[in-house]
Amino acid sequence: MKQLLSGNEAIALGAYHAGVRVGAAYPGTPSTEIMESLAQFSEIYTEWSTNEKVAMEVALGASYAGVRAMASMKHVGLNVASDPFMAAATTGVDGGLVIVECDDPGEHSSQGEQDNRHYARMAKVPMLEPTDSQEAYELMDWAFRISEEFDTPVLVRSTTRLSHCKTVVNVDRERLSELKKPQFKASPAKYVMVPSNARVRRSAMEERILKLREYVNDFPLNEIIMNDTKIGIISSGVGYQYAREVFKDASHLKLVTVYPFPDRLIREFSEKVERILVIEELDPFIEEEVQRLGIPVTGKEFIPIIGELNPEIIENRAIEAGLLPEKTTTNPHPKAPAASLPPRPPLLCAGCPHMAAEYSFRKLGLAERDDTGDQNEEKFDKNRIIVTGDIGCYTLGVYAPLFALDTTACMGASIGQALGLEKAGVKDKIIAVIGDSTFFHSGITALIDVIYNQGTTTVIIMDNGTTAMTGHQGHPGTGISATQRQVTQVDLESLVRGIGIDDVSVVGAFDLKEINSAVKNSVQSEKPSVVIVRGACPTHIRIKSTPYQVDTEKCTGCHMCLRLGCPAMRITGDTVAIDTESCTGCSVCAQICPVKCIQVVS
Ligand SMILES: Cc1ncc(C[n+]2csc(CCOP(=O)(O)OP(=O)(O)O)c2C)c(N)n1
Repeated sequence: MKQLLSGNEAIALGAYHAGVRVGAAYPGTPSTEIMESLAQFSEIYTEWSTNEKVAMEVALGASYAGVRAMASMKHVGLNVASDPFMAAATTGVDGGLVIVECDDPGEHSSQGEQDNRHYARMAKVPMLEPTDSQEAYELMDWAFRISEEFDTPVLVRSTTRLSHCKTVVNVDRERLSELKKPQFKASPAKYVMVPSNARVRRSAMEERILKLREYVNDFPLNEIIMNDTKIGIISSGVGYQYAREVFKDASHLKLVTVYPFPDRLIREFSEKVERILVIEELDPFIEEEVQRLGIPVTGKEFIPIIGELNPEIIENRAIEAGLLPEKTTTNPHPKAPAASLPPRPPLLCAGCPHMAAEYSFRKLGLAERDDTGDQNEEKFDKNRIIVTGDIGCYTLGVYAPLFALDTTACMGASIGQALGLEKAGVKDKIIAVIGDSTFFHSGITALIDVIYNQGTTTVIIMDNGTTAMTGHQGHPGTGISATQRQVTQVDLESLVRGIGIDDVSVVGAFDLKEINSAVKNSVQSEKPSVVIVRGACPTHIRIKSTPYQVDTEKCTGCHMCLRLGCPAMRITGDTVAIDTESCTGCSVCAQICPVKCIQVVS
């Protein structure tokens, strides 16, 4: 049967047909749809875990029970999960354990760009990389089998383009009829990593990678395609698709086993061609492996090391490097339409519950900014506040006109950074801003640190009742599972009080006065305090009250309301207009207006 599937959907279906029994994930672009698709199969246990580390541990535990298990996450999620991942590499598995991680070259939706192929080398575990949805589907079966045969977790790598593009998949399997029964076989030497056991396992890891090195040389999905022998191109992932498109006449080696490296296969290919090129996104990972074999190779001298590739980039660079003749026809690769559009910064949505709170920071004394958002040194304010930020929709408050954040590093970092600034002796008041999903993910441990180490930080938890940025997945505070069932809901307020924060207030996200006074009190308090700003995300739960409009007779054109950055508002002539279609009626602009000229549409 043929199906049109995205890479992520194909990965989920491939895992399902391969007999996966437990799937755990934390959302993150470009990986999110893997779990969303897997959760459609009711005979599998699936979960949104609190974070990627927990997802990895859940999958590892299930594997120890002898069943096939997988964890999926975005590239930076593997940083969070790296501790249990390295442990899994050491203990090995029982049931097949596959970790699907999705890199994001070009940082379409990520706080950083990194090439996770290095994790495979560091952990000495195999990594497979599909070149389209068909291969993504097929590789999942291979991945589970390799995991069981070699007693190792297997990494499957995808990238944004592969995860999100749809290609035709010939679905030629059904779910395995015979699944392994869950049964934990006690083996402390394998599963209890005290140093004496870990040392033994360390040797097992080396033996394992040697066997895998041999194995990958005959892996059937690695493929040599012989054409003209002047140039031979080695590529993997979407890089392979681009390479085939741009170098139509060349010979190609498609590498699906990106780690360990099939040395015999590479030698065989290099002997058949005059010159080897490597086309790969991000780091010269394959290129360095080829170099290690003593084979002359060209790669990153002409292919960019930063960002996402596309056929146009490769073709232009190849022409510049003299690897392809000058174009005689017009470029066949269509330009992205976005290139001709004026740039628009990402914005908070109309009616976003983060807007009023982020607006309130300015009143509390955010440093004066210049046009770029940097501090204006001439207007240095002694009584300012510093806002350490986190990752979620509220991060968009960093842009004009809100300029609401001073830092954003990685998920959960806001609270620890606030404590660090305080303990470094900074005299300014410090606010940490974090979303509800991110607080559960990795903010809670830092808040415990604040309590334990007697910090005085003000923490604002932006509780919009969902993981909005990645598409409204459930998290412990929502009580909605990956399969959309009602499950136990962790009460945020009790949790925060439970770890010892006495000064907790809950305020409505659209009540500016209430927010101002709660945040002000918290900032002035000498104790650690938490303000939960609660209001539903309007793109999650459709909220539409009567919209607002501007009374143009009364409007003085002061543009105070525009400081919110609400996309429903725009300047028209001397006044401001509100798009009643997108206005949700949240009323925050009306609360700001000094002449009260914004009123409900009559
Ligand atoms: C380590 C890591 N995992 C996952 C992500 C993807 N991601 C970005 S923000 C976010 C959570 C956003 O939820 P929340 O904190 O509730 O804020 P909201 O977007 O709802 O405002 C996630 C999962 C990431 N950037 N980094």
